[in-house]
Amino acid sequence: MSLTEINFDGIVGPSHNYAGLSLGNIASANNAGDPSYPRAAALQGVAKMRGNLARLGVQGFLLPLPRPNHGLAQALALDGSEPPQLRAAAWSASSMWTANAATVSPAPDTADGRCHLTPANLVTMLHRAQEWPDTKRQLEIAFGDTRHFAIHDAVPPTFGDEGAANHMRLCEGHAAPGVEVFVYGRTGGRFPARQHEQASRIVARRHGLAPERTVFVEQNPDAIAAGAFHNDVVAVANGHVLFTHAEAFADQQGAYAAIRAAFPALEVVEVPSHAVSLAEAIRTYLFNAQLLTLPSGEMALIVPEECRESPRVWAWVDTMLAANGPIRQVIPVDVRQSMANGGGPACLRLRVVCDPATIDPRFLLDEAKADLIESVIAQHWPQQIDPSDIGSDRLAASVIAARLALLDALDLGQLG
Ligand code: SUG
Repeated sequence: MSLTEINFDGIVGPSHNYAGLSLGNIASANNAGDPSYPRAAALQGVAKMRGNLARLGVQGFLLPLPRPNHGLAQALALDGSEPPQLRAAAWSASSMWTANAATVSPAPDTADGRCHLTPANLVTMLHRAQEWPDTKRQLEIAFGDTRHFAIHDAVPPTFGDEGAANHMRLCEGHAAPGVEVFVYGRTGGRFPARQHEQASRIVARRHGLAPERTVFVEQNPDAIAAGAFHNDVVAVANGHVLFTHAEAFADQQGAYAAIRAAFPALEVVEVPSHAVSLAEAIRTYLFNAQLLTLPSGEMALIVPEECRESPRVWAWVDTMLAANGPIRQVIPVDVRQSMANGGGPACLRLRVVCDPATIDPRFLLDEAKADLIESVIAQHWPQQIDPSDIGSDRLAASVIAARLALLDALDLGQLG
């Protein structure tokens, strides 16, 4: 049994569009109504996966969910007279952000020694709340071996659960027992707090986590108000390192102390507000990065290109690298189409620590499969979607056919 961390990226679906559906997500609001480029978006995602496959030797993926969702369209009684945002909900390609697909507790952390996954209910946003039953169906195939995995139902409403985006794990090595940190928000600000404390606690209990290795921390309400709708917009953890903005948590020092009490080896890499303001962190998504342990043992931070274009952020990166801290490389990637909807490199992946031999190999990437996925995208994904296209029968037929072509190519027709 060799446990390793596998990143499962969401392949960007053919209906990718900018509908301004996520209150509190500044990029989603700013780009509402712009034309989108699903083909370019999906190819950017595959290029990111290829880079990490080369770096890590392993990479997984999850497939787009069926859109338009006729069940939701029916439930909303869509007939063309509704507000466009309601219509767009049934078309959303938001399942690409697999950091919100589920919360994952690896086997070394759980009471029964299995890896536990709870799909996120995402109830705060209509377009996201439709995801979990289809996500669960897919997880049950990818992680179907019940000797190694336990897949739960989503947490019941009204407790909003956003999955791994509000969850971090600290450990000496991925295969060692970890300390799991759940970050929740409190309602009351100008934007919704999407992760409810009780949802976090329910997930921790279900997964059989040891209370002394589980920490609950409150998000800084000012960070939510500034646009950090998920904690992974202002903090990310890997191994023994927590990379965080100085204003991520309601009680920053208290959060460090609580984590350190459970995990004394904690190393915090904190970016002070005078170096990078909350607003700049949220604009560039410096923290929505993949913090990876490379085979050499060094850590690399995979950041959006937008970070390199920000003089302040890049100056801080230079200073950090010169200081010989635990993060030894910073690698920009172009995921601009996803970024324009508030999804950076970390949003696009779900981390699962497991033995690759225990999962369905159809969800694992290699170079040949990356070629195949790219060719299906190039052939079938719409090049451009204008907001006025959403709802049209022609576009519906083309996005349905595109997804089925991909499922077919990957021998995953059963998800159809
Ligand atoms: O839920 N955007 C997503 C972005 C998710 C980012 N994920 C993490 N931070 N882990 C969201 O707000 C925008 C869709 C639109 O407006 O069309 C959207 O759903």
